Amino acid sequence: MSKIIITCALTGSIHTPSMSPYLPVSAGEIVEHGLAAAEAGAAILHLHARDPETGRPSPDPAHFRAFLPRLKQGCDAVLNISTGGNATMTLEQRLAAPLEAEPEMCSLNMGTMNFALYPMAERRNEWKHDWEKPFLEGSNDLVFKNTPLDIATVLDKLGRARGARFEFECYDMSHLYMLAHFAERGAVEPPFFIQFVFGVLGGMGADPENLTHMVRIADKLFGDGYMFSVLAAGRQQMPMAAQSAGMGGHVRVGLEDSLMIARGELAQSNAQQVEKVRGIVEALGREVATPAEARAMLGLKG
Ligand code: KMH
Ligand code: ZN
Repeated sequence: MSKIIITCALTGSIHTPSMSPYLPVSAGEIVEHGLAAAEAGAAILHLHARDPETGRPSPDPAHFRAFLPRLKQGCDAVLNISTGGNATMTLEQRLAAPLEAEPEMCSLNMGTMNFALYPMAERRNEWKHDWEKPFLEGSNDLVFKNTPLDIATVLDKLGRARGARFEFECYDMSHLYMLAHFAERGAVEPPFFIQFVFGVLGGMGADPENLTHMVRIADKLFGDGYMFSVLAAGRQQMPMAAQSAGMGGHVRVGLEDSLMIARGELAQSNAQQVEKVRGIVEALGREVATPAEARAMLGLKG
């Protein structure tokens, strides 16, 4: 079996600094977390930026510029810039930084969907008869817009024109058919790196049977022309990563997807999650891919 690529998503745009003191927010923190995650075995760093003043997600290229060169200089990991940003940003805002940075890899979200975090289990009682409350707090009742034209735009501007390759974020079966459509039209070339996303309220749930079914359908649609990776938001992060590694897939961890390292225990760094998943991967008898090996497997421009 081929080696396993560990992606680490350092900060994302969903969790807030009030949820964990360990979430990296400033450029310095993002660099520190990224270098440590790469040292621990992450071949890909999935990147969002934040406004250091407020801690809020930011599409401003200046906020990316503050950490990208330092990460590039400090490690060999593949720098993968989000084109998802967050659901409150326009596509134009989401594309500003990747268009400027011209990274070898970007995320690409394969469909429009509802996007919310599951209400926290600890507060279920409080919210039991107050159905609206968890969706009124913060930005937790969003439509994440990724129409076919949006997807075509990202493929054209970042893929065709700038040579980026993609982490195809698929939250649902329908997203595989969207990718197959663009593949059929020749807008994207294999091998496809498909990130199956579980545990977002609006996408598929973190159920092992959903993963086996996604793989079955992806096998039919893409044959040998794809690799899959798994990310699960929240507490299913490690169990679903373990299932992926056992099935021949790749894994994604990081504080973007879960703030925890174990039940009731905050992760103190991104590297801590990388070390944990690396231990799982190696216990299953699989080896971890280096950045150079990941670049070769994914056909990146380097
Ligand atoms: N936040 C994850 C559920 C993106 O940045 O393009 C998916 C994600 C999207 O990482
Ligand atoms: Zn992301």
